[in-house]
Amino acid sequence: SDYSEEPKRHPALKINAKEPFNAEPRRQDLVSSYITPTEFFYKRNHGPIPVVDDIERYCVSVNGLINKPKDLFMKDIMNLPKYTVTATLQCAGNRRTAMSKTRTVRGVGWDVSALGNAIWGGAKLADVLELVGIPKLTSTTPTGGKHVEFVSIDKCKEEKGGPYKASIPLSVATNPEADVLLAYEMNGETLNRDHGYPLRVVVPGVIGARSVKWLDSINIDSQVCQGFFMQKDYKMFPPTVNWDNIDWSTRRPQNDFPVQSAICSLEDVNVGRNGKIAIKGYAVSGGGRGIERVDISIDGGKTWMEASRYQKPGVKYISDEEKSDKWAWVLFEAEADINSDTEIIAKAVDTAANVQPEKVEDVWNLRGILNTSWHRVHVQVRH
Ligand code: MTE
Ligand code: MO
Repeated sequence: SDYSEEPKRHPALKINAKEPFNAEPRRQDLVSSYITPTEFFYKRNHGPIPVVDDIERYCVSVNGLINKPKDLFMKDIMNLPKYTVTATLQCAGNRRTAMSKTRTVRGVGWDVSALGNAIWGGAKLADVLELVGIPKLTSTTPTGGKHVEFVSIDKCKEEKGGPYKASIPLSVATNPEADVLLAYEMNGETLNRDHGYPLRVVVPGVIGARSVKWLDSINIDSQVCQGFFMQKDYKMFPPTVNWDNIDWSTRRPQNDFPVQSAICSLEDVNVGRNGKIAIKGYAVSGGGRGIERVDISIDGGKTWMEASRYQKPGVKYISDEEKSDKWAWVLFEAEADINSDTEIIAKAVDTAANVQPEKVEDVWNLRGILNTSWHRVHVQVRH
């Protein structure tokens, strides 16, 4: 594959793999703002970044089990009402490095920053599907379509040189409330090449893998996409399954993201003097569920205190759909007095009262996805 036309990236990103390019920001940079600057937004690729230079001729073909297959050009998509949705995208592999420390897993290593919160601008997929004769809020087309597959322009080795692809249920795709976008803007600017120029899917509340970049076609199908990333990856297996006894067909492709949080103002191990310490980080859940609480422990989980939370700086966060960005993360803050070596822990609770699991061992899986265990950092005090 050809990596000669890769875009320029911010030098402060931590590179986890060079070709394909996979990188995340430093913890401190990640939580310095509610909206993640595009240059600090993690980049997760499976092949070289495609070059689309003839935007006039670029189109998305919509085909499959529909009566009106159609090629949609950029102008057709931009003619639809434009929506902006603030949504956090998180890779299912976020925090994989920590999972690999208990028992080795396969996959690109990530610290806690394989996610970002951006303002995505574009057309609603529900409106796009209406253009090809699929009414809103339908879950089956008259011709038997039940899933919406997104196929990319890029080429990856997992697909034996074919394009990256994924699907979501038609019932989600046609639901305007699900806010699934075909986005051409990120943070108020034209989407850049790393993030899917000229057009990408954004599926809020769902693992990043379904938000296909560099969209080439949309296929309405009776079955779930049979591609590698739906069938042979991004599935959650129990800790007993290993590479010798794995049967991929026994598990369903992961969609919604579970509740997650991480401390970003501290590294895994911190050496400092006793005194006040700032504990800052992010919390986010999937499926549009808000964050009900973030608990902090400064004694290794014996006692807990509640962190303050916000989306708009200085405004206390309320987990209410009307008053908050329902697809977006919440930043949290707490302060503590530390005077001896200790473990600081964060765990979040979402609005469905789901809580992060205590131990990474309990959610260990061979592909190292969805490490949402309590996030722990160690502080060593020098007197
Ligand atoms: N789309 C294409 N075409 N190719 C890819 O490799 N990676 C997916 C998804 N969409 C990918 C893709 C994964 S696993 C994630 S987590 C997100 O894109 C990452 O999006 P980002 O690079 O904009 O952060
Ligand atoms: Mo991902």
